[in-house]
Amino acid sequence: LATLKGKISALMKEQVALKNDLLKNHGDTKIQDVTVEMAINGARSMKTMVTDTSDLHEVNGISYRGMSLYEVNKKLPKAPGGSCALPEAAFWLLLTGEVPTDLETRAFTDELHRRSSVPANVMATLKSVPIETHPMTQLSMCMLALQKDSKFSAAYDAGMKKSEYWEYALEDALDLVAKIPVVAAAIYRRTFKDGPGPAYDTTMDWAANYANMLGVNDGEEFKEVTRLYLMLHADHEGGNVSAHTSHLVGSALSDPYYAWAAGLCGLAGPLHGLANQECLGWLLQVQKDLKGQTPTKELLTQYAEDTLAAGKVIPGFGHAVLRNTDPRYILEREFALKHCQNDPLFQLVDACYQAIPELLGKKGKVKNPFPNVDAHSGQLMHFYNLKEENYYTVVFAVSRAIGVMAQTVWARAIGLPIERPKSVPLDTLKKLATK
Ligand code: FCX
Repeated sequence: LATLKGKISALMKEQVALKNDLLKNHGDTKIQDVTVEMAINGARSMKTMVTDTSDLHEVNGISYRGMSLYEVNKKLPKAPGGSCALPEAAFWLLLTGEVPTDLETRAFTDELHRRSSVPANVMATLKSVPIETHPMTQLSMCMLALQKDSKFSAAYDAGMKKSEYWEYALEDALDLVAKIPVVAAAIYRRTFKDGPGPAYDTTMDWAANYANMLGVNDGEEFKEVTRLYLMLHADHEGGNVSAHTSHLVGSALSDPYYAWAAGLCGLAGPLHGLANQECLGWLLQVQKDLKGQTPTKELLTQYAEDTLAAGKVIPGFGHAVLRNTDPRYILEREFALKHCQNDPLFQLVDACYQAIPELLGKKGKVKNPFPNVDAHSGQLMHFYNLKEENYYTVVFAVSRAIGVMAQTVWARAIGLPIERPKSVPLDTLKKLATK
């Protein structure tokens, strides 16, 4: 922990100096014009936030601290014998800006193990919720139940100094990331299985342990694909719905549990995190409707035409920012080609990849006809026997906790203030636009 704090603290000095310089010497410099369209259409592409952990490029996809996901997957420490980067190593990278050594990664995994026990009140909260409740609702409620033990809140009440905010935010961030797989596995077991699954195992890394606790597959490949999934989904800069929600809530100095509980409610939306659930549902429906026919580009083009004609979107395609195939999709595809290319569902995913970008591209209005990560994730989970698509957004949430927590620590570290954009009535917008 001391090494981690030392690294954050050193980087913090540089970043705070940079922030102060920007405010002092360039505070009034114009970087963009705000248009009526931006004001109406969800502030799309408006540069109004600061997030250092990751950056989304419309063609190259997300980078973690300046490294592409291909580099991250290559350079970060792996499990013994594994080829996918460990997600807790990605957490370290996002927090410190540095690739951890194997030794640092192992110590960090142990730090998370030490913080992993979930208080009885959280499990009691879970027990009181009907099992038909959506797993994302259960998860968000559990994050709020954990809030009772927030070290940030306790320190705030005890009068901590502003300069200490980040340290207590870090305490909560580490606790939350340590506990979320335990809670998430408990949600899976109570909702979809008869009872508790395999026990927490401190000999495993963070992702392998989560995969193991789900109790659906004890093979090494499932652990490896879970590492890949949790590393790839860890961060996606600050403007997406769940990160932005968490940032906004955190900017009121609500603690990291409040922030992530709120963010999870956004992640649960069908245009954001729920898309992977919808995507697998759509793929399984296509598979059923094809009645055993081999999925070809022609068949899929026709099927997708019908989905569009019914006024629906094709889940897993398009993106608010990306204008290229999502690198996360490519990395998942590479994994599938290596480990499960004969899976009939992979062949369907592959046929979609051949057919849908061309079709959406021809329609003209879709700004990004290419697949996003959700078009592939479900197939991989399904192949390794995690078949309940209602649960998929929870896996996403376990992963994204890493990025959002790193962002929350950094928002406190560089002292970002309460967020308060200006809203205007439509009449005012009309006046402003025509004056
Ligand atoms: N299928 C059909 N139509 C689509 C489409 C798709 N996959 N993607 C976009 N469009 C349509 C939009 O509905 C919009 O139509 P409208 O003008 O009649 O309202 C038009 O194309 C322009 O939208 P566009 O600017 O390209 O996309 P947005 O930024 O508005 O929305 C999302 C981006 C991701 C919401 C959109 O592409 C979509 O609905 N995709 C399917 C759901 C999905 O895969 N979500 C995952 C998102 C992501 F990975 C995440 O954040 O988790």
